[in-house]
Formats: sequence, C-alpha cells, structure tokens
Amino acid sequence: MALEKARICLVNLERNCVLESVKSALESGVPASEIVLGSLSKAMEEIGRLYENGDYFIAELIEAASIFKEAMKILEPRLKEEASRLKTTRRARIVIGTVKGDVHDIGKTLVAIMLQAAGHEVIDLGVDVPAEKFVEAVEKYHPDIVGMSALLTTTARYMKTVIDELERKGLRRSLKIIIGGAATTSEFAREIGADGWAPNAIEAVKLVDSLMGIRDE
Ligand code: B12
Repeated sequence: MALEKARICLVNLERNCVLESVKSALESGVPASEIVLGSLSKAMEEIGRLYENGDYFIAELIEAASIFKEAMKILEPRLKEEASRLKTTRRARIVIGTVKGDVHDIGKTLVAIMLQAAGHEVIDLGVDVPAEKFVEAVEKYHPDIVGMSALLTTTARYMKTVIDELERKGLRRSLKIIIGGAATTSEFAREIGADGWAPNAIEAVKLVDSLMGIRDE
C-alpha cells in the first residue's frame, strides 16, 4: 500500500520512492491529510527515535526534513482543498511561530497552511522567535490567537516566558494562546496557562474554531 510504502521509504531516506508513493497514494484517492499525518509524520517520529538511539545523525534528520518538504510541495494544493472543506464563517487572525532557540518548522508550517486553507488569516513569524517579536506582532496585528510551536523540551519552557511577557504588557486578556509541537502536551499547555493544545494540524483547525465559537457543520 502506497501509504505504508511512503512511511518506510521516508524512514530509509529514499527520496524518489517517497515522492512516487505520495503521488500514487493521491492518485488512488487517499486524502492528503492522511498521507501527512498517517504516514509522513509517523516516519518523522521513527526517524527521531533512530536519532535518539544513535542510528541516525543530524545529517539524516536534515535529509528527512528536506524530503518531507519536497513531498509537501506535492501535497499542499490537495491539503488546502481538504482544509477548505473545514471552512468557517468566523475568520480568526492568528500569529504563529516556533519559539526562541528552536528551528523546527515543518509542523508549524503545516498548521499555518491548514489554518489558512480553512479560511483564517495567518501571520507566520517563522522560527527562533523571541518573546519581544510575539509582543510586537500582537501590538501590530491585534490577532485573536497566538500559536506557538516547540519541539525541544528546553524551548517548550520558553512558551511560558512569552505568555508572561504578553501578560506583563497587558495584551493577554483579549487573546487566546494555543500551543503544539512534539515537546508539548495538553497538561503542559494547562500548566503554563495556554488556552489550548492540539496534537496535529487538523486538530489545530478544530481547536481554533472552537476557541472562536465556531461549531462543525
Ligand atoms: C526533522 C527534525 C529536525 C530538523 C528540523 C528541520 C526543520 N526545518 O524543521 C533539524 C535537523 C534541523 C533538527 C535539529 C535538531 N533537533 Co530535531 N528533530 C526532527 C524530527 C526528526 C522531526 C520533526 C518533524 O518535522 N516532525 C513532523 C511534523 C509534521 O510534526 P510536528 O513538528 O510534531 O508537528 C505537528 C504537531 O506537533 C502539531 N504542532 C506543531 N506545532 C504546532 C503549533 C501549534 C500552535 C499547534 C496547535 C500544533 C502544532 O501539528 C503539527 C502538524 O501535524 C524530530 C522527531 C520528533 N519526534 O518530532 C526531532 C527532534 C524534535 N529533534 C531533536 C533534537 C535533540 C534536535 C537537535 C537539538 C539536535 C542537535 N544535537 O543539534 C537540533 C535542535 C535545533 C534547534 N535549535 O531547533 C529531539 C528533541 C528532543 C527533546 N525532547 O528535546 C527530537 C524529538 C528527536 C529525538 N527523538 O531525539 N531536527
């Protein structure tokens, strides 16, 4: 099956095989979101474990990220189509970024793409974003929601710094804060005073909708 093949090929860093499997999964009608979440993201988790065990090194992580991003180019138009079916009537303005010290951007970008496709306005601050930059963006764009991503245990704590800084500037009250990334959990979100957490991009869209008071249907 193409989905399983894409996962295995990505774990083995076989670029052409990943791209071909992604195309053939799409051709056979598998939703793009399932390819990303059910296959490619799972492969990235496995690659993370291989790295942790010392079987893979940074070079392999970089190669995996590059293959993932190339596959995303094929998947993005279809992802947008799928997410547009989740379209909402109440459009949110969302400022999103990966926090200071962290350069992981694949998950954050995926969340941004899906939110945009669902009809929300997204201002993407990129990676390695310090608290001051979040504050500046909130002052400038007056978003409904701020989204933060962190994949490192060390950088996840920085999310609290951003929240504290937004509070200190009196900007927190009119704002919902959502977080995500492999280093976070819903408990952690609660602990640092965020308003929500989501495990993946589809759930992130649902989370934003529920925070904006939008129901399914
Ligand atoms: C690819 C990768 C890299 C690439 C990143 C390339 C890039 N452009 O992003 C590179 C090579 C740069 C890298 C570097 C490092 N990495 Co790295 N990396 C990974 C890996 C294998 C995959 C991450 C990924 O892209 N996943 C796929 C995406 C789709 O999933 P995701 O990011 O989780 O996002 C989804 C959800 O979490 C959620 N989400 C994400 N963000 C948000 C935000 C909001 C608001 C919401 C609601 C939801 C949400 O939705 C997303 C989409 O569905 C992970 C393994 C893992 N288990 O995550 C390790 C991992 C995160 N890395 C790790 C480490 C240690 C490092 C380095 C420190 C290694 C080193 N010694 O230099 C550096 C740190 C660099 C830095 N300062 O940031 C560790 C972290 C351990 C820890 N707990 O702290 C991991 C877990 C690997 C491991 N098992 O050891 N890495």
